[in-house]
Amino acid sequence: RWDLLSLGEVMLRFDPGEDRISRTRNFRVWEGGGEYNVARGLRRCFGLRSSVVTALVDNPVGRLVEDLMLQGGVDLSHVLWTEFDGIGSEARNGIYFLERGFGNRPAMGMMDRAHTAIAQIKPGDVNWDEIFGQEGVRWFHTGGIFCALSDSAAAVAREAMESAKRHGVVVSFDCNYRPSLWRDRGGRIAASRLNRELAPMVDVLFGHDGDLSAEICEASGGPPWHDSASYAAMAERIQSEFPNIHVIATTMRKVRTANRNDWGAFAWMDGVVEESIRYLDLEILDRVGAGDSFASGLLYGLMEGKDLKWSLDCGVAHGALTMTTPGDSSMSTLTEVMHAMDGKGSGVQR
Ligand code: KDG
Repeated sequence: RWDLLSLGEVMLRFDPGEDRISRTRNFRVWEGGGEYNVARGLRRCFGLRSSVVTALVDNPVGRLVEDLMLQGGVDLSHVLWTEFDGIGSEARNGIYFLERGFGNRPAMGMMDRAHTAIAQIKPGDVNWDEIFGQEGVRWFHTGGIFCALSDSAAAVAREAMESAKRHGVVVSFDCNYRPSLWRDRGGRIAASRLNRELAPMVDVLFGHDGDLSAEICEASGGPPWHDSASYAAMAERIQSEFPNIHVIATTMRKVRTANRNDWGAFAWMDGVVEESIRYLDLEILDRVGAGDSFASGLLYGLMEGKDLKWSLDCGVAHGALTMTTPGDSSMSTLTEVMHAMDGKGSGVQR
């Protein structure tokens, strides 16, 4: 019934547009969350049926997030709603603020996501066997952002992945290391330990530019991977330890230009490595969520039975296009992605 089910936090993003957070009087709002963005991209751009497991507090902010998610087209029947206690002392919805702007200025952001409803999720809250076994799911996606929220969230990820495996559901996992979330929880070493515990249940692994080997393969020489051969060597080291991992994919910045599309990606599948460097000459407005759109484009290819190169190019094109619009998730159409894959830039036909 569901092509993809994802598990993660969905936050409300406050965007001051061209202004600064400290000065603006008007925020635009978007919904965002790494694991959710993947489900949304698969639904909205690629037309697959996706559903999301998350938790929201039942107050007007939670209902706004719900409304934004409804626009994204994902199924919301698995959302856990927590009662509002009047002041948010028990549980709250996560919010965050992010500035955009041009130039080589570091991104200015601020997370406000402690004590959220989703961080309090615990094993037993979701009946995974019913969802995977009875409702039917082809693909399950989660990742390191969700796992970093709390020990109980990490336990839920494990519970979900174990159930997915019992029911023959394909599992993808995006490491997505977030230093701020791991700061009081043991940092990168703890994240790496957890990733290694979950890795035996992963079929398709995504990792950041530059930190995949540090997270999964502690002993490896480490990034950056300059060429296909060094990427393949890293992937083979991971697969020799975790033979269940069949696909490993990574995006990376090629050159340090602030405002132009400047990234490509590597993907490896059972001994075959592909590289995609697509200078689509697109201007970048907002980089947030591009990695998630890369993931959803690549997953779309794999789910449709396309080969690795096609899937990788689809991911790169979808990710690059996502950077041309504000907000965390893709606003692209399938036609635009296909044009971008053909090297036709944004897809505008003249
Ligand atoms: O990958 C994009 C996400 O980072 C963004 O949507 C917000 O989930 C988020 C996070 O934790 O940073």
